[in-house]
Amino acid sequence: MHIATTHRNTDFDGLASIIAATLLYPGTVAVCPKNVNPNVHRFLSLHKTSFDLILAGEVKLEDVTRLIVADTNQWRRLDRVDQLRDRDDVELLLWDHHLGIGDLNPHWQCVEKIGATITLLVREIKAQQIDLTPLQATLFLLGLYEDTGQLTFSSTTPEDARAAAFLLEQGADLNIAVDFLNMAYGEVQKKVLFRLMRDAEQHEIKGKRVGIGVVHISRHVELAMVVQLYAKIVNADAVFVIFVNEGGGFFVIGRSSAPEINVNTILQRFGGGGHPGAGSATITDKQLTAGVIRQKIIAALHEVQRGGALVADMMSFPVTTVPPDAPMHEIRRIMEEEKIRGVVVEEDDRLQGIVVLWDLKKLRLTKQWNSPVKAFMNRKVTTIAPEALASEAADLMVQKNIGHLPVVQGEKVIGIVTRTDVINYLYGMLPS
Ligand SMILES: [Mn+2]
Repeated sequence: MHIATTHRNTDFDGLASIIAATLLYPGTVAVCPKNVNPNVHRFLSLHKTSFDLILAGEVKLEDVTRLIVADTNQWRRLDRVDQLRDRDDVELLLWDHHLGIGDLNPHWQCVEKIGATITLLVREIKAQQIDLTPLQATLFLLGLYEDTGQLTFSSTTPEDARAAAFLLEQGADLNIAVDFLNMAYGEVQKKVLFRLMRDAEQHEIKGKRVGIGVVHISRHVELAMVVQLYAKIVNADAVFVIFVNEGGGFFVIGRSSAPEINVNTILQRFGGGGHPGAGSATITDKQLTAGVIRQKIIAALHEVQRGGALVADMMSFPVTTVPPDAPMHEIRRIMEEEKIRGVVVEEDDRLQGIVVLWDLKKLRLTKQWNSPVKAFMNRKVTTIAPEALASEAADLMVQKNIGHLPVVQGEKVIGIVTRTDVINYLYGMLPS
């Protein structure tokens, strides 16, 4: 048995992609997770029988020999079929547009940075000249439009727009698509928006305006659009809203229009994910409270910025180090020979201090050149971790006016960031 499935809390892109997979791989059965998002739920309540779909619970896992996964690269986001994880007789294929780290390890994959997963499958459908029914074309267009915000999100590529054109040629019905995408705001959504306007906090974090709200809800309705609307109204760079379910648990929705704030990275900390600009997390941990989640998001916002490059990418290594009792004349020789302005002092793989060219000027007497470096080194050394962002290293060096920033893992120095590294990084980052 060959099956195609997608992530829980299925959106139109996921649903469209598994239906498209059944066209590309004849004989494949589309398996829909039990939990789908409210829009898809509404769509399926009408169209269920028009598509060949079965629920994850109906699959005889022992009969499965091929698993096609669409729109996620993580086992834990799959419904029930994650039990196939350790079966090495199952061929695993992946279609996805999430570039984050996944644990699926497929035998074959088509993963590209593109607006929607369905665009990738539509490309193949087009290439194989497979004709679509208007119904299929409409569903595919829904997936494409939902993930690209009707081709307006910055993640949209020319190929997404071409796929949309193809789907319209194939008879996709815009009236139906619009009906399912632009749901009228119901009473619950209006209430949520009102509460956000009244209660949500506005934070200024690293120069960005971030709205953070906590809203109690009694039933699950489509909330992403309310969060998006709220972000627009208050003109925030990013918003995170923690929805507290009456029955327990939390649902967090994040949106960001600032490249520095990566929603995906932040919500991964809660077992969720998505894209840099949009994501969600379902939190079932009973130990957590909305206040704690709020604090964690704020902490993550302070730490995580999508500067791209990490300190580990920019640092110089190996680092020239000396023991604490190395004489100062030795330091002078090293600096001259290696053309460096700073030398790290280490003992037993532990950072003890740093001595820079400037410190050599403190030596007045000739005999002082025989004194150990520990007499002249700076013991209060500002350090940084290799996983910190390159931009943080640059900020720190400017702020503290230092030219050497040892990169420390545990207590061991594994590299050093100098002004030269910072300049290279800053200019390398400029668009060409
Ligand atoms: Mn998608």
